[in-house]
Amino acid sequence: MGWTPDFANQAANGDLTVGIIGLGYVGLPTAIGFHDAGFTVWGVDISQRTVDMVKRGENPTGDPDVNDIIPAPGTERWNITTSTAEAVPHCDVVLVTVPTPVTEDLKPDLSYVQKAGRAVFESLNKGSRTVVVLESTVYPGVTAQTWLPEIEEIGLEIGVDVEIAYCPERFNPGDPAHGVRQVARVIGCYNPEVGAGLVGLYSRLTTEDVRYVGKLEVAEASKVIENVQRDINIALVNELARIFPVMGVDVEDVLSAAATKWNFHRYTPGVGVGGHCIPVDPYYMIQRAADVGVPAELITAARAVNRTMPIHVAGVLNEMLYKAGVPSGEGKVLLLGWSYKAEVGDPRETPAEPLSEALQSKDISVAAYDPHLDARDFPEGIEVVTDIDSAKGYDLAVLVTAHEACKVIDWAGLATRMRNPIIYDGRRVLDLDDLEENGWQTHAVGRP
Ligand code: SAJ
Repeated sequence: MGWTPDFANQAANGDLTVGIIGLGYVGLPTAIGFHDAGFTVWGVDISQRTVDMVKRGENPTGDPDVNDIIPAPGTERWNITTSTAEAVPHCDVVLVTVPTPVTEDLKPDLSYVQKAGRAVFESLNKGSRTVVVLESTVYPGVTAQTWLPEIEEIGLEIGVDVEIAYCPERFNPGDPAHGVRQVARVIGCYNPEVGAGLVGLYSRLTTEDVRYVGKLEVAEASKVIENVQRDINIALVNELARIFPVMGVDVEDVLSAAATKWNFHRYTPGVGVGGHCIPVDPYYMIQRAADVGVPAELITAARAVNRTMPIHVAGVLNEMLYKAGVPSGEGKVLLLGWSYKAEVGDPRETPAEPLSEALQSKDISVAAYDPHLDARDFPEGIEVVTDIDSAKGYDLAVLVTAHEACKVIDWAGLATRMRNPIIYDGRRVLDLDDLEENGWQTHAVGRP
């Protein structure tokens, strides 16, 4: 049975069955979190590989925080299946945590949300008032626009067969301090009673603040603008990283000075902005603003700065090779790190890709070393280096991802094996003075 006036009590006592559709870097930790909190859980994923791995207690996500916390085979209250139809009739609440990527032309792709929602609505028991909650990042209006037509077409009635709500995921892959059980949550729902009940449910998952914020669109908008704000702030320092070197000033010196002010929020310039959140979510806001006829000019401009950062860096690197006397067409670059973020094995939207493409378009060959990734994670045309201590013959090393494994290497040894010992710190995390002492010619993003 889904929603009843006793829902909040059932939530408080763990007497609810919670379904999670999509066992990725958000869904799987969520399923584990609710199971650990004492609920019966049904986890669903369309990937047989994912389901088989989870059933074996293995981690199918790239997030190391999920290692070793997956319930062992046969654990009670823990049900994993590829079938939504099998799981949903057991569930009082169903959380949908499926991808919401952007398409090639940078438009939001809501097909996963639509398909997952339809599969859930087709599977629930009539009259059960099952509560279905979307957690994926979407722009304001998507939950209603995408799911209400499906509900109507199937002949279900809100308030009788089903309730819908929105509770944005806010997880930070690779950051155990901000896992499912440590992040504040907001809940949007047209029915305040259902919203209050969900506050009770999510309060069993996380130790942080959980609040009902009103209608769906308020919660949808809050998540998108969290990441839009981050993209804009990063774009600011990336734009400054293009300006200050031309003025003979190191942007990091300027940011360090500005950061002495109590309300200056510091961000770090880099080779670009990757991941499935920050470079993606602003396009939702841009799309929605266009739909309502109010252009999102600042958001669009910030996206352009961050999206072109790898191209800008490639131009700087090409110039460096030219000044080092490397003949055109003979340049060899070694990227240190490929993943979009430090200590995470995830190549999605990584700036390393456009950086490499821009270098290769200038007849510069590209090699990459990233111990967090497998060889299959790299695109064709990239020479994958698996042992950094045997890397040799490159003209330029570029720190692209601030993995510890890319920062703490035998720099003196690598310098002797380089054809030209030139290093470009693309994340401003290296000790350039120390590298100079180890024989490197040093450069960095935002540095003259
Ligand atoms: N980046 C910079 N400069 C910065 C910060 C980040 O260039 O100052 C780059 C990173 O290198 C990376 C990209 O931006 O390529 C995204 O980095 P991120 O730290 O924002 O990491 P994400 O993409 O995993 O963002 C997640 C988001 N969490 C959710 O959407 C729930 C984001 O909202 C969090 O703020 C972020 O983690 C976090 O706090 O680290």
